[in-house]
Amino acid sequence: MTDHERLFGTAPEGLWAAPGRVNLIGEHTDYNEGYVMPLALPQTIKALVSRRPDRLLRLHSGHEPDAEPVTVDLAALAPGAVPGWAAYPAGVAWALAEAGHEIGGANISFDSDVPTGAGLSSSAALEVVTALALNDLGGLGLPPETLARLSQRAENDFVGVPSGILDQMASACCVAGHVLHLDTRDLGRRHVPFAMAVEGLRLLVVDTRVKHAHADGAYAKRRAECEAGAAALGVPFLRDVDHDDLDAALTRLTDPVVRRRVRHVVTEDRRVERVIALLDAGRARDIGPLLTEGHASLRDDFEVSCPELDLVVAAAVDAGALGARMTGGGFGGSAIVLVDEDAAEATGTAVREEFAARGLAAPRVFEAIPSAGAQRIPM
Ligand code: GAF
Repeated sequence: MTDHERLFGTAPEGLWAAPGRVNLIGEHTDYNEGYVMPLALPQTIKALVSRRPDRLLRLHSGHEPDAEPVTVDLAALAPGAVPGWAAYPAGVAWALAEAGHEIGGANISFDSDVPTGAGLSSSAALEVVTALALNDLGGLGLPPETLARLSQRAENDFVGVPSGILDQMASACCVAGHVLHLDTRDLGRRHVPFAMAVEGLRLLVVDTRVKHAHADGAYAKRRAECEAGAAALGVPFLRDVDHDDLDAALTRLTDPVVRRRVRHVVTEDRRVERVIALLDAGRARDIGPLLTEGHASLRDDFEVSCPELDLVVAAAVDAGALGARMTGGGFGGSAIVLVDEDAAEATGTAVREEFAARGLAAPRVFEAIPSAGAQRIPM
């Protein structure tokens, strides 16, 4: 008997998986309608699902194996009504209903190997796997970008986290062996081959295992500062500031904080373009300095890094990495490191040694293998 049967007294009808992600470049650009470039990780959240004849969602997490499933009444869904982790899948059901889609009750048992609190989008994976499973079992026929949008709506309006669309699109739409070049304005996208092994490269993820407490409030503050910058410059979004006119635009901004935020966003969009051009030219190893430059911009201008992330980047680059940067929202979480294959081991060791020398808990280091987006898995 499977755990699902033991929990719900019925066999699962299907298995779905949605991945976590790292973002190669294009950070804090999504809510400015700019460009991002994530890749999906092989780590996923999996959902075994069976339909119910009533209007209840019963949700169980493998992280709390001994807990009873959380019961959510689909007829009584409202923002703020569901506490804890279950708010994410419940929010997806709410967003589907709000968009006019008829969904029935379901038992869902989740299991995950996406590290939580590591800035690797476990929340988006939880939303997207729920959206895809409900979509498939309900025969809704919604495309992945719609599932991503509904997942974002769940996070913004049901859970109350004002995130952009980066994480949900990465989890819903990535393709194995590729990075996703995404225009967050219209969700226009291209899958760009990212076969690092062919070029003798490795992309490492370093999870600092740190999450600073003020992360959520600071994220909302950065969004507000970007909106203030766009308003001061008379454009709808910072995406609309021309990089070639950036210096002139900056002189028109009187608030030095807003000026730095604008400089980060506009130069970061430009870095995405430059990384794309290099990847298209088959020059993946040359993107390293742009990653490190992006980190400096996030640290100094956008001020979303932290000592642990700065330490990863400095230690990796000192050890000979081609480039490194924080990835995701910041204030802890993970960094990525681009290295020559034969230097990967030594670079990981160098980072761990620097952490140990400062009395910090050992970071978790693993390889980012560009993997598939959300999908139904044959059982
Ligand atoms: C977090 C958010 F959820 C994303 O939308 C994005 O803004 C990212 O931070 C920063 O690029 O992951």
